[in-house]
Amino acid sequence: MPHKIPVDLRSDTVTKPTSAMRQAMLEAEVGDDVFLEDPTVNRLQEMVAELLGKEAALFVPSGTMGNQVALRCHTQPGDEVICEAGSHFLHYELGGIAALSGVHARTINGIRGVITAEQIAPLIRPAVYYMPTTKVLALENTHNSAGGTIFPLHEIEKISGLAQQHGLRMHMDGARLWNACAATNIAPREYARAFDSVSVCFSKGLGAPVGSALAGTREFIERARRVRKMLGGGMRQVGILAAAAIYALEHHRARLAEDHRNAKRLAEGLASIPGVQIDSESVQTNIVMIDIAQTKFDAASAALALRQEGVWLVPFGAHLLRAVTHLEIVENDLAPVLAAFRKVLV
Ligand code: TLP
Repeated sequence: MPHKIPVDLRSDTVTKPTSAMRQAMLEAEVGDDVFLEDPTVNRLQEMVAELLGKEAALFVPSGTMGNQVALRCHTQPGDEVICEAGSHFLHYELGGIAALSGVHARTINGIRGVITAEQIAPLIRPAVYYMPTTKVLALENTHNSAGGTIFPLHEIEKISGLAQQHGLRMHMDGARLWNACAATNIAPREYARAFDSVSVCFSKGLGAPVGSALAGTREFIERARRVRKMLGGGMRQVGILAAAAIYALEHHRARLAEDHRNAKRLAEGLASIPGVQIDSESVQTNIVMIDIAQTKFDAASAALALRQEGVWLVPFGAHLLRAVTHLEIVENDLAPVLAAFRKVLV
């Protein structure tokens, strides 16, 4: 080797817009979205609301802004959010819930990212004046740091029953909800039903260059629009990006199944390499967590050595590497990846 073109498995965010997507962007009708006058943004927002079975939706620049705006709208300073310990908004959003909303989190160690109603129930605070108020239950589907695992619908429904009993809000970080839907054939609105707010991304598996959306009631989205503007997320002729998102929703959802097949093939190949361990039950969508604790490498030095062989991944813990399949990865890319792992690690 090294390969002429690196096999970039760092994230599904690395994809570049296809020429058909660029064409859709070129042809997008635009207007000033701060005046609510961008027809393409309006169309995208209606599409997302419809797909998620919510009254309204709001285009936001990133998944981070979707989560942070949602949690800000649901809470008052001093409130508490209950979530799984590996949640994206806790680890990769710069402490935003504390900085922007003045709230903190109580965490639960889930199994493959899944927490249960039984685990949540004892953490809900009683209405005592000197305690924080439990306000939000936040779930992630699919769960990134657990390896793209799917949150089972029956457990969401049980948790929703608990939320209703205690008057709690439910937020879903659905950055990769499309992957969960492609893997299970469950419609986005089915997964979304129990939630007061859902954030989804177009710039991960769906391959758009930028963009996410937040969905909820009309009243919630009105407030979210104000918070988005406060954070500097009011955008102008942004239909050019909304057009990419529309294109992605229409053309790139069905193909996610191919990413899932490639992730499975990759996981099976890696599992046969001495010293490499894969929790095959966690390989449910497009993410493979690769445990190399039994090799002489730590994750950072393995990532560096693999990069020299043309395979790009990210360390996700001291002895864990993450590989993500996406629309620029084809089955033929997998053999060179496995060869590089064998060369470096064995
Ligand atoms: N995840 C990125 C990195 O931040 C780790 C990635 O490469 O996977 N929710 C979830 C579940 C995410 O995985 C991400 C991004 C976000 C939110 C934030 O989205 P962006 O990057 O658009 O702010």
